Amino acid sequence: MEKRRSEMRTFFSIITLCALMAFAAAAEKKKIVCYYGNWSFYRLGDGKFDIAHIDPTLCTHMIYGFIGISTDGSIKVLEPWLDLPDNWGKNGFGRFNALREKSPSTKTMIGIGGWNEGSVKYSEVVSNPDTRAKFVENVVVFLKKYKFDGFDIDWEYPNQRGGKPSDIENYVALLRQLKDAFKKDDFILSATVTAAEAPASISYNISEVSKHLDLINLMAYDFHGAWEKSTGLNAPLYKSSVETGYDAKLNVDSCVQYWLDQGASAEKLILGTAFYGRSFTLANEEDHGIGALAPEAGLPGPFTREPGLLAYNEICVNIASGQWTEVFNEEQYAPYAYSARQWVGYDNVKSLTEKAEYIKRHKLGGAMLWSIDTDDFHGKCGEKYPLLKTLNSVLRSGAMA
Ligand SMILES: *[C@@H]1O[C@H](CO)[C@@H](O)[C@H](O)[C@H]1NC(C)=O
Ligand SMILES: CC(=O)N[C@H]1CO[C@H](CO)[C@@H](O)[C@@H]1O
Repeated sequence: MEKRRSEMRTFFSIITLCALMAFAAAAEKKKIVCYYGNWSFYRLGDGKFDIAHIDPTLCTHMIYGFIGISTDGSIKVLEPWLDLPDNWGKNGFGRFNALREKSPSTKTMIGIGGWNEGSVKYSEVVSNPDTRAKFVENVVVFLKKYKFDGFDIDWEYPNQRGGKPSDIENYVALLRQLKDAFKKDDFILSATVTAAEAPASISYNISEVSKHLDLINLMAYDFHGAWEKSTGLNAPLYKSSVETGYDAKLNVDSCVQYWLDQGASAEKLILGTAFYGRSFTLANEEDHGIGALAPEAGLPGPFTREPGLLAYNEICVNIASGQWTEVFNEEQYAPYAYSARQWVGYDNVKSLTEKAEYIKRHKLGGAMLWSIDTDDFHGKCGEKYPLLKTLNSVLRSGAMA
């Protein structure tokens, strides 16, 4: 009898322990914000990506990019044939949002802006209180009409590229008004922002911006690329010991520290990661380290067809073929690879594992990824979605099956 009672006690303390562990794990769960670029639909061959390829269980939030703005404060659907259901359209918005049926806790959002939209129209709309208010109203109507859970503003960037100094304050006013207008329906408000100190300090009053946003997606990548004349890593976690001055700030850690120092709240910061690399053509094939002379962009990949850029699903096939040599730089904690005069700096499972651990150590809100359509979604180099699954396994390890 005594023995039985002590067994029961052990049994119940194990149950309690399990419950506590489950609770701690749930509290640890981080956000994974998956950005999807509509233009991936036009890639060739195995690069062609359709909404049906998305596994929504791997994302807590998914953002559809992009819609545009007009100077009168209205919203522009940029690709009606692809986005809308009318006139035999592909119903992109509808199919994207329907992914929630497979993963009911996943939130879907619409992104406005992006690089190609520029900055001038945004600057104009927010400068005038009337067009700004009208824009806010239009956003709410849009979210309801197409049934999104939230809105991401990807204005690249306030007070840059044709914007003006008053953008900094007007941007805060816009976010405040959007957040206010979203309360009734509990819509999520996020912004995708330039991360490095020099451009961020031109565009944002960080402590004010942080008050109104639910999520701040830090574009912590594009630190080096073919706009420079020597090789450098796209999104290194840390600086290298040979970097000095501003170069030493072009890394993930410096950007995160800057945003935290400026008053961004850690749990709102979503660390953006790149599912692509930046590529170069070397001057000399024997000289292939970091900082090697590279006068030209790397050759375009078969899917993305853009000089100076390679998608992860292009890079991993190159490496698997044995024709490229991969090197992991331990100091900056990122890989690069080269073949003859071609060179690319990118992220892989090892570097993303460490970025995800960094997110946990610094108690950030989670990870964003640009973009879901350039992961190895067909599993050409192993299992499907290796990069996205890496983020999930570190950041959502407490997820209950
Ligand atoms: C940000 O805005 C607040 C409130 O308007 C102001 O007090 C502060 O000086 C601004 N900070 C910067 C860095 O401009
Ligand atoms: C298919 C496609 O490319 N659609 C749109 C996606 O969003 C961009 C804006 O960044 C538009 O220019 C495209 O037309």
